Amino acid sequence: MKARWDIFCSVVDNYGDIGVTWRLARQLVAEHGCEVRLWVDDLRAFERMCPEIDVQLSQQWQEGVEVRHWPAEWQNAPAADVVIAAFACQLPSEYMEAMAERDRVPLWMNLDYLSAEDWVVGCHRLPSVKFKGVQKYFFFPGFRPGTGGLLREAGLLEQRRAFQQDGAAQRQFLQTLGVFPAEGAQLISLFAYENAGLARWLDVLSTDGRATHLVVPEGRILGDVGRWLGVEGLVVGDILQRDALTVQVLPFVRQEQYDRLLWCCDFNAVRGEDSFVRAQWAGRPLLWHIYRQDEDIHLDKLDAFLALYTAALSPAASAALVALWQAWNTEGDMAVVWKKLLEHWPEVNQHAENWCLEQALQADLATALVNFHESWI
Ligand code: TRH
Repeated sequence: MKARWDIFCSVVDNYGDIGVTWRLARQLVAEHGCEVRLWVDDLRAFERMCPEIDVQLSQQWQEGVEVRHWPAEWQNAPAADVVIAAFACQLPSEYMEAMAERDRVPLWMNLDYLSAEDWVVGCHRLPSVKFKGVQKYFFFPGFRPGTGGLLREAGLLEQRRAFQQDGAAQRQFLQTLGVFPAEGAQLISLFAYENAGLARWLDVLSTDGRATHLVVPEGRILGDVGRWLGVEGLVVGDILQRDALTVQVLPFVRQEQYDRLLWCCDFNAVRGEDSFVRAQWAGRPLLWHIYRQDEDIHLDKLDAFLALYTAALSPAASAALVALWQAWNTEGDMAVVWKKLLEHWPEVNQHAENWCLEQALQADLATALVNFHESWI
């Protein structure tokens, strides 16, 4: 019999919460034959990446996933065999009662935020709190063996490689977005939070000997881009050029299209959690804008990832990459560090692919969750 899964997603802000849970839900259905209900409290955020979502409906099916609006006033629903509270969201108390009342209690997990820190390995799969005999477990995605791994659909890397080897397919895809980079221009994508360091980076890109086409999906960084260009209120479709730099504002597209955009680019600036992982699967050099946390604890997370990511790089290339990422995340001077990175480009470029292959050796997160459930039964 198919296992029934309930995934609870509370959209805190931005798109990472829904981005991760939607991806996971689809993969559990498509690759593991699970029956999945995805409970989402904010369907508007969901609609941005899946335009088929009807925000008025309390129940709908999308790509085999039963999408349920998680209402403020909970309506009774039977508990599933496996229950995932994404990112420590609090389940409705009535639902917790329903879990405890089942003949066979469900496997209850908290799917945590992604972190490369050491302690994650020690905490992954540990029991957490208990509610009336229902045990909750920590489940940590991660980069190291001994963690839950990363979301990666079956065949993703093969698809990505075939696409990257097919210039015509890439041109055709970019055309659908209205992107026509000039011959020889490097293509860079920029998805980030507000960042005062951006201006200095754009300064060097615009004065570089090589042309750059910068594509910017609609979002929080647009204000900084506009300020640098001296334009107020940039909108989707705008294309502006300053010297060697062309800036183009793109719409927010569905996740599959965003993947393809990342695969087309020579360099991807990404943020948060899910786009950060997708840029790694793109096998291209990347720059991470980490989600800011109180007391700068996000900077420890950044360092932990950098230590892992740069371990196989030469000391000089590693130093260049670390300096670039740290400048970006502390609104430092991006001009010098960008130029420095360019000196190590071939190595950093090759490393992006190596890192991707190394990460793909680990079981993906959906498989790890299914395996945990099977071993728990
Ligand atoms: O939107 P984010 O900043 O989300 C963040 C992080 O998850 C953070 O850890 C969390 O604490 C906070 O939200 C609440 O960045 P992230 O994680 O990359 O999510 C963006 C999602 O949007 C991802 O699934 C990719 C998707 N996306 C599209 O589908 N289309 C697009 O055009 C773009 C730019 C992104």
